[in-house]
Amino acid sequence: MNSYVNERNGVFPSVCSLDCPDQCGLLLHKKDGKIVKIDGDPNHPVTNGNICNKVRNMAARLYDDKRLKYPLKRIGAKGKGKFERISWEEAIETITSRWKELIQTDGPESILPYSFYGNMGRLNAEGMDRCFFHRLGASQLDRTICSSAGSEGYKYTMGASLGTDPEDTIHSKLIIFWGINAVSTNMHQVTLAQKARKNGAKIVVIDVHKNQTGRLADWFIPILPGTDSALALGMMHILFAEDLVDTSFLQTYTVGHEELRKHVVQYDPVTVSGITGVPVEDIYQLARMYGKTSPSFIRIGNGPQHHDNGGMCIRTISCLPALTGQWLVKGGGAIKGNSAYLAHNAASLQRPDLLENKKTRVINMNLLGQALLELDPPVKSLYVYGTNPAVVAPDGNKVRKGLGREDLFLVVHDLFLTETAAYADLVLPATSSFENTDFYTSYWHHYIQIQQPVIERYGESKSNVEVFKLLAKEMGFEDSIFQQTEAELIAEALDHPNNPYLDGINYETLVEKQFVKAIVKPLFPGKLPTPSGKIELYSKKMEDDGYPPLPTYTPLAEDEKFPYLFIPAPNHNFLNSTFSNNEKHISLEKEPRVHINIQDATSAGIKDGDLVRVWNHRGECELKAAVGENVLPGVVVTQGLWRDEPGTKQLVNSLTPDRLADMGGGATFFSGRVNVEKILIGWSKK
Ligand SMILES: Nc1nc2c(c(=O)[nH]1)N[C@H]1C(S)=C(S)[C@@H](COP(=O)(O)OP(=O)(O)OC[C@H]3O[C@@H](n4cnc5c(=O)[nH]c(N)nc54)[C@H](O)[C@@H]3O)O[C@H]1N2
Ligand SMILES: Nc1nc2c(c(=O)[nH]1)N[C@H]1C(S)=C(S)[C@@H](COP(=O)(O)OP(=O)(O)OC[C@H]3O[C@@H](n4cnc5c(=O)[nH]c(N)nc54)[C@H](O)[C@@H]3O)O[C@H]1N2
Ligand code: SF4
Ligand SMILES: [Mo]
Repeated sequence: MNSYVNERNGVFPSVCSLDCPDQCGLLLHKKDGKIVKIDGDPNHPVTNGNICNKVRNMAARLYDDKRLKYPLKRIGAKGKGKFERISWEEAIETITSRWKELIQTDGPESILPYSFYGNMGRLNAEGMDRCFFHRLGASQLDRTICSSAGSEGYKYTMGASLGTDPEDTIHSKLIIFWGINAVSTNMHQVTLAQKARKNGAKIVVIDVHKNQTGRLADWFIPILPGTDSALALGMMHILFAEDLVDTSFLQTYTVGHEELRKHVVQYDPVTVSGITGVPVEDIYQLARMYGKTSPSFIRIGNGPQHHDNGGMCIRTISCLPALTGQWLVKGGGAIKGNSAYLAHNAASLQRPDLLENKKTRVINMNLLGQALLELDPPVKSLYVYGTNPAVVAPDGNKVRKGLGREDLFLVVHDLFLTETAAYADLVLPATSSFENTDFYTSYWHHYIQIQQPVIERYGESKSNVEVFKLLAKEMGFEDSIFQQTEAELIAEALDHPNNPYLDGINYETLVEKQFVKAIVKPLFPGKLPTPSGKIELYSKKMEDDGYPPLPTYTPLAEDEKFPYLFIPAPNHNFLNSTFSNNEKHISLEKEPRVHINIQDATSAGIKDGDLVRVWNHRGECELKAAVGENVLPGVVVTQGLWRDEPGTKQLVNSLTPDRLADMGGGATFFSGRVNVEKILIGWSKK
């Protein structure tokens, strides 16, 4: 194993650990033992030396005074954030003795791990933790908060998260960013699209908000939230009606195209325009453009899938490239996610066998509030790592009420005293990814990358892997996995006979090269991992699972009858709630605003810059109004998961529903309704 920790000065290779598709290659510049500058690695074939501002400004976060240095135990009331320093021995002893007691009195399922991908490293995000909780027999967490609805939907059509190689998209002639704010959330796909544009490609953006991505489009198409499947079906209607489909591709590589042809007759452009708000002539123009341009590429984002109908919506959009035979064209096709190309041997890291066939309950992470307040038998202890549910989880007030339960033993492992940690009984300090060994698999490009430690650990912080090893030891778990080194674990994870894309990639090559590309071949000719081996335009499996077998538009579920659909999307300078506590990032982002159409604002007496109350039956926020025409009437959009400092009301997730999407137990962050009113009195802040 290499470690650059002892080298005081120099430039060292690294990888961005954040939950972002780009997974950039980085160069860390060290001076006197500290990282002083973070750059992109110009040798990385996809990310090419360019990185976002968020991570360029990351060094300040690494050495921020607010970073946790020692384990802490609560001394004040829950949620008040008063703590005192304790030793690691005391922390581990307190946790394990409490858990041993709980296992005796309530059984191991009274303990629930709660995590997400604050660090995407395979060992730290979903390795040793899984081994530990499997061995413990704890309740299991269904990690559904990000992309599970869409992944499930895409899978019905394509079999797995397999799409276009992004490097090929420089050849595309039409690039559709569909419900993705790529300038902020997938910047290198934008760079590739710009290269394609230099060769004559057109960029189309379909979104509910004309944000920075919409502004760079050749053509921006505003759409009403949750109606994208209708637009895709309207395009299919025209493609079939005007014979713009590739019949030979449909016959060879798909099932159900005849059924689909008949089915989409009902989605005529007038009907679809009534649903989507997209003018009839634009639906024709888009369909004809799509049918006549090759290669055409669709980058499918998270926007459309964070809705009640999100699974079916992604299932539907992902049928489009098949209609025009784009999967056979270099630079054609689509990307929803590409994680299946880099699938490692997860079982070797996560060891589901340690559960010993015990059927433990599975809890959907989107239902955290309900799980803490209503579940029977109750959750008595929650162990949170790599996520900040007090800010990011839906129906935030319910979540906070649950976290504040006096009888809940809450442990939080993080780099900072997050809003969630403020409720904890014990807080454990986490290392940053630059202090660890781990390996990374992008869910967009096809490179697998390694992180070797570059800086010494901050204070007494420990990595997730280290903490779970300590907990295992104290629990008396003797399984050999808890003694394995990171290098051994990586070597085993890369040995995956069922994934030919990883052939020949092992620990040694990764250490030598820093990043290695999977051996990716075009999907066709070939067999997909669907039941038929083909693209399933008609899916028997969906029928068996209780869904319509053909792509279908279903309206959003009834929320309460408030006038506006509320879209609380991510922003440019934070990554979910990460960076929302860093001065530099806050100053770049300025303040949270709510975008409202000028027609709506005028009838509600709201002017640009007014402070408004955004509220529904779940909660309320106070935000600045941004009045204009970048959202349609009836829609309001905010960006960013802001810190909810005492005295401010900016927890957007206090307004979001914890209903589950149609597939994969997914989140429905963007399907809630709100009211917006001008705040008339009590506003004195400048
Ligand atoms: N800067 C930054 N980068 C990030 C993140 C971040 O927070 N900040 N988060 C990371 C993570 S975890 C993820 S999952 C990705 C997510 O990144 P994206 O895939 O870009 O997803 P979102 O930003 O959630 O939403 C994308 C767009 O969908 C739009 N939208 C909402 N509803 C609809 C709809 O019904 N139809 C259509 N067509 N559009 C709709 C929103 O206005 C938004 O512009 O980004 C990652 N990268
Ligand atoms: N309203 C609304 N809500 C959303 C979304 C939205 O678009 N709108 N997006 C949703 C999506 S797509 C996602 S993915 C989720 C993401 O939500 P989260 O997964 O909660 O992401 P972050 O807010 O970035 O929090 C990650 C935390 O992990 C910590 N961390 C980083 N590295 C490590 C480590 O190695 N060990 C430990 N123990 N901790 C570490 C960071 O300091 C940070 O506090 O949010 C969801 N919430
Ligand atoms: S957050 Fe995304 S764009 Fe920024 S450095 Fe990390 S991987 Fe690259
Ligand atoms: Mo996400």
